[in-house]
Amino acid sequence: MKRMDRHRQTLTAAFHEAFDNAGKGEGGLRFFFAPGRVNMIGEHTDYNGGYVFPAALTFGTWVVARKRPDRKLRFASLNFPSIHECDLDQLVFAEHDRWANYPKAVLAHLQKHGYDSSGYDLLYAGNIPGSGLSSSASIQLVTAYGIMRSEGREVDPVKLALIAQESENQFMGVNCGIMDQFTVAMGKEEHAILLKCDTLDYELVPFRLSGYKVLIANTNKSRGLVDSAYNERRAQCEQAVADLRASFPDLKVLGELNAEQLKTHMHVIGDSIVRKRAAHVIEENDRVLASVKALKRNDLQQFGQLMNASHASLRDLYEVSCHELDVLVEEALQVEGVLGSRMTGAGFGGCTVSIVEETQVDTFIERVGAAYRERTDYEAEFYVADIGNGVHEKEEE
Ligand code: NG1
Ligand code: MG
Repeated sequence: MKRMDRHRQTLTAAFHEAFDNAGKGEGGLRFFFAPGRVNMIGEHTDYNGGYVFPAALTFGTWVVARKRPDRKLRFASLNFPSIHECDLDQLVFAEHDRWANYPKAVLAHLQKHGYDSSGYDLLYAGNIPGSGLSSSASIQLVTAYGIMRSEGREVDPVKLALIAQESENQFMGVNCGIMDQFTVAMGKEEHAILLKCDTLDYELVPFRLSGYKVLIANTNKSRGLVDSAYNERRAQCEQAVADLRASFPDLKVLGELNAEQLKTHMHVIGDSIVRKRAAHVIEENDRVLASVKALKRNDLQQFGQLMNASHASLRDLYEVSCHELDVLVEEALQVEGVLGSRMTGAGFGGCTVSIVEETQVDTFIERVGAAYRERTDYEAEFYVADIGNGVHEKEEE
């Protein structure tokens, strides 16, 4: 018998404790993993059919799955106390144990797409810190992939990403783009993904920064009204498209325009706030392409400058930053050896991402942490991010 690695041993024991109350072996258990993600640049462009440049993390969500002979589902988690039960034919959503609604929603959508399954016992364990690194997409993809594989089905990860996005939109009421789910499904170690969000054309771009680290800083501020502000931004972008049809009758999404075109036709947008939103989206889109070019010629300075410009635009034009995110970015840029820093994700809290010289990581954490404590009511947390793979089955190591 192969020796189980420590992590599998812990998960196996937890599985049996949750569901069987007895220490059995690994028989019948399958292990799956889906990462969280960090977006390097290209924020609030995905639902505008634009470009994004995210990467999968090595942090993520595990699920241990065991098929049942009936149509019952049981959900347990090392991150939340209670066990949740329901029936596959009656996927009831609960106010308490909200996390279990994510796998339930994705199962409902698998059914809707004709992928029915048997019942399962599912144990989750996640280590994605804080909010803004796509723990929700991670839970959804690990569930969808784990169930499909356990059912012996062929799996197209992009299709699962689309199903997960649909489930987030319909069940969670967040009208989100495809960036998170696509990255969690398709990420590749040491690569970031240049993704065009309307066509889903993508390119895996090597992301090895010699001498530099990707550092994530968590504001630890809960994201408050992020969902309603998100839907409001989406509506403003749709308004911009509607107005711009006066000049571009066939326009479908803002991502089809470049900055030059917008500048010339900006006046057809009636509302000044809507004009600012459109300017952000279109300029951010151009910045994504410029940053990938910079990366390919190993111009990390330029890459960092574009990250900084992205943050300024999210703060001033799209207005989705907040004091805490701004403080983290401002303080980051005071530290020597920091090439760029910006908020990542929807905003209003969550995390920043910075490119930091390797030798300066400790100084960064110390100085930015102290300044953040001084200038806000929160304590920041820091993580050096490694870029990992998209959703997969964890075979024995
Ligand atoms: P976060 O805040 O990381 O969940 C959200 C959207 C993305 C994208 C970004 C902004 C969800 C699930 N995801 O990301 O699709 O639009 O904001 O770039 O809401
Ligand atoms: Mg989310």
